[in-house]
Amino acid sequence: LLKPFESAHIVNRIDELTACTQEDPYRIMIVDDSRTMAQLFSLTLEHAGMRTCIVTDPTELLNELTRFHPELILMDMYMPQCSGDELAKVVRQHDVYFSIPIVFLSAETDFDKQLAALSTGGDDFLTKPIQPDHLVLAVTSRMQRTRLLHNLIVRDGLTGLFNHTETKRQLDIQLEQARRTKTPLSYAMLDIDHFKHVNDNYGHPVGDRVLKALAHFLRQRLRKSDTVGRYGGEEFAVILPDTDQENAQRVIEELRQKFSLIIHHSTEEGSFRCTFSCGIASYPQFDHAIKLVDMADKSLYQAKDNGRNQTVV
Ligand code: GH3
Ligand code: MG
Ligand code: MG
Ligand code: MG
Repeated sequence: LLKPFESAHIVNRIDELTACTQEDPYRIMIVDDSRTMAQLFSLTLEHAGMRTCIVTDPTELLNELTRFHPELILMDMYMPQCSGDELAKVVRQHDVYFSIPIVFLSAETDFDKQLAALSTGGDDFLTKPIQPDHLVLAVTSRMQRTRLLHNLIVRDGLTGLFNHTETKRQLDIQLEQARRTKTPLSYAMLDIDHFKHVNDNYGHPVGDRVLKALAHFLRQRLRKSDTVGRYGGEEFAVILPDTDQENAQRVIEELRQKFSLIIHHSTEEGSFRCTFSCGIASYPQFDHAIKLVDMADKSLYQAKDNGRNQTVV
C-alpha cells in the first residue's frame, strides 16, 4: 500500500529546490581574437566549475549568443575587425541581452580609455595579464548578484517556481523549439480544487504551505526539461516538451492521483487532503501559444464542471 506523503517533509525541502536552481554552472562567454588567450581564461573558469563558450570571430557573436545563452560576457578590447566597446553596443541592442553583465578584459592601462569603454555599456574593466584567482573572483561575485537579481525577476517568491511572465516566455521559447525540431509539446494548466475552503478552514499560512507542497511535488516528479510555473494564485502551468497529448495526460494523471494522497497538516484543525483539476492542450494540434493557453484553460473548466479532481484533454 502507498504510504501517504507528509506535506511537512515537502515544505522543508522547498529551500533545497531554490538552492539547487542556483547551482547550475555559470555560463560565461569569452570574446577574444586570440584563441590561446581565450582558452587560458576558459580553462581557468571551467576549473572553477563554470561553463564557457569562446568567440574569436566577432561576426559569430550573435549566433553564439542565441545558441549558448551566456549570463556574462568577458570582452576583449582590441580585435582586428572591431573593438570590444563596439561589440558591447551590438549586444546591448538585443532585447534579451540589454542587461547582461559585460566585463572588459584588456591590456589597456590608460584610465581614460577604460572609462570610455565602460561608458559604452561595459560593467567592469579587468586588465591583462590577470591572475586566475582574480579572474574567478571577479566573475563569481558579479554572477552571484546577477543570479540573485534574475531569480527575483523571473521567480515567484512563495513557491520558487517561474512567475506568470517567465512561464509565458518559456512557452514561447519552447514552442519555437518544438516547431524547429518537429517534436510535440504539451501544455497543462492545473488548478487546486476548492482552495478557498482550505484558506477559510485552516488559514492562509496553511494554504501557502499547500501551494509550496504542490510546487515542490511537481518539480520533483517531472523531468528536468519540463517547466513548472505559478500561473496565478492557485493555478500552475506545466510545459512538457517532446510530449504528445496522450503521454502528457498519462504523466499528469499519475501526478494528480499521487498528489491527492498527500496529507496536509494544520496544527489546530487536524489534517486534510487536497486535489487539483487539470486541462491539457498540445502542439501540433494547436500551434500558437495563445491558443494552447486558451484551450488548456477551456479543458480545465470542463474538468471543474465534470466534478473536479480530474484531467481533461
Ligand atoms: P475551484 O475548485 O473552482 O478552483 O475553487 P477554488 O476555491 O479553488 O477557486 P477560487 O478561485 O474561488 O479561489 C481561489 C482561492 O485561492 C482564493 C484565494 O484567496 C486563494 N489564493 C490565491 N493565491 C493565494 C496565495 O498565495 N496563498 C493563499 N493561501 N491563498 C491564495
Ligand atoms: Mg585582442
Ligand atoms: Mg483558480
Ligand atoms: Mg481553484
